[in-house]
Amino acid sequence: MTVRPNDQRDQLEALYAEMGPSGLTPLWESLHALVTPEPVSPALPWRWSFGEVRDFLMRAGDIISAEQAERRVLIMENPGIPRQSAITPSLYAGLQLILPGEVAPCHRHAQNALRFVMEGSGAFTALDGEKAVMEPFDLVLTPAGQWHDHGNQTDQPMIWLDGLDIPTVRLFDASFAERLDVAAHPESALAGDTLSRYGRNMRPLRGSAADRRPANRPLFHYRYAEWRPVLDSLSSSAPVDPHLGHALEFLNPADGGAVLSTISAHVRNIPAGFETRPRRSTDGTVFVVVEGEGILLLDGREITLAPRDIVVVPSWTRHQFQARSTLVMFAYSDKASQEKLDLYREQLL
Ligand code: GTQ
Repeated sequence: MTVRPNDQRDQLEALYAEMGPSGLTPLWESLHALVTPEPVSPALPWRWSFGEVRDFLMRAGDIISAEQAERRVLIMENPGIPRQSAITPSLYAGLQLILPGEVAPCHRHAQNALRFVMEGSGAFTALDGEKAVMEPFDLVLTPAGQWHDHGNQTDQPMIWLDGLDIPTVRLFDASFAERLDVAAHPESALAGDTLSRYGRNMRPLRGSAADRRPANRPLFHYRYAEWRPVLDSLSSSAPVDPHLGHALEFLNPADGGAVLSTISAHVRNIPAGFETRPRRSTDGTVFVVVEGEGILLLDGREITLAPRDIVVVPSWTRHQFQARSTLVMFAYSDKASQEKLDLYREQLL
């Protein structure tokens, strides 16, 4: 049978229109967009300046309380994937404000979360009733299923970045959440108790009364006061990695793996004047500038970097960092998920 191209198009369109209501659609119209030879992310490279987000957050703070909002957060939404509360297709990022005297009520959920402190000193995140007193550039984890509340008993606003796997949990349709019937979890241990029991290459004998934390995930507070000297000592004693700069990953001591089951996190130091070689990886990554100035080069675009900027590099985007002054950054990505699913790849160029 010979069918003229225009007739064929008409016949196909008529066929699609008829099958649509039956929940059917032809693969041949979308195969090449579905099974791509390499990642084609809908996410865009993007930068948020802390000062700009902070101004909007403070204005929100004049209008709505943390208690009323439950979490007073401005979501950093990737303009390439609008209305999905996603900074990459799998990850969420927001900036959370807690004003003096406020509490963000206790809840727990299936989503994993990390907090990276941007401003303020001395407010807390409590995990299962143990406070982590937060200082600038501390990393605090609130893993899936663990009760957490936040409070600020200082006289200054406190702002941190929330990194969660909300889009991942949504992909799997596996969200559960519940609120505790009191705003703050009863205090279960003194602040710092977990670090002293589990953070010294020891742990209370498994099963003993002192063994408070889940066996597979004991630590939840990675302090700037600790990670920064380690990064400095690495930087002065090891050759700089051409693609990464000096890079240190945060670990879960129970298994040597990533800090959360879905999210990996690391810090970097790129020496003043250094330019990293081009690299790309399948884990779209969120970077927070802790210190220094520089430029992020991506596919011919330039994004300038200043302290407390937040930038996202989508999956498989070739990029390089140029450090004008010593560039210290925190980063998180879904590498932990991708490694479990045998999806992770990187390419050094
Ligand atoms: O603090 O538990 O930014 O559940 C978004 C969802 C923070 C939190 C967010 C959350 C939280």
